[in-house]
Amino acid sequence: IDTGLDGFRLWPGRLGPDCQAELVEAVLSAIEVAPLYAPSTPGGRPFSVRMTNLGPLGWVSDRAGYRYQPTHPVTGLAWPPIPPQLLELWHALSGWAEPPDACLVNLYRDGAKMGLHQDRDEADLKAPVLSVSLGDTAMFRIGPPNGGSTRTIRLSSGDVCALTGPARLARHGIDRIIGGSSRLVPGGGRINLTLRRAG
Ligand code: MD3
Ligand code: FE
Repeated sequence: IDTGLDGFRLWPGRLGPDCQAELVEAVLSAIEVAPLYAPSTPGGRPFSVRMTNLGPLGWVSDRAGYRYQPTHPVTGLAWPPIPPQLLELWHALSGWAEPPDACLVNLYRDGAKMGLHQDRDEADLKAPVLSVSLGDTAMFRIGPPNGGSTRTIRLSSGDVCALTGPARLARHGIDRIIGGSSRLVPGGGRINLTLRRAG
């Protein structure tokens, strides 16, 4: 659907129930190797979102700043691979020939949110970002890069969105999660998977 924001495309319900369940299974098994952890901002404030990554590079944040690195900050091990379904989804929807080299996994349990920010830690800011929502519905906010009015869009389980062109540097965040709106994620909450070209 056309969201009214140039370069922001949303495919509501792009993933069916079986595909969603398969992806949650894949994430849960990856988490056994690369556990979810609580990152903190460079200023030392903890994120309410729990994170891990899949793929050659993973996004991390700590006292030293924001960056992509090949290993888990707690275990020191390489991140697990990006599941093939996600690579196929990228090739079907992103319009970008090179595969993603990073998949950030965000887990929102009750009360977790993410403040308005821009994604600009990637080497090539022209490469798109593809985001997959699983589990509870999120109230997602997005607006232009340099301030101005934002709009709120609900992201439900199975929705996929692509951020390309002018939307790539949009300011965006998650205001809140509607707890109990899905039963997909064991223990409740929302998982967001974000595919990127980081390196
Ligand atoms: C708009 N994640 O990981 S996904 C992030 O739901 C992030 O966990 C949110 O923002 C989440 O950085 C939002 C939708 C999304 C992802 C990347 C974007 C929107 C974006 C990059 C540029 C503009
Ligand atoms: Fe972001």
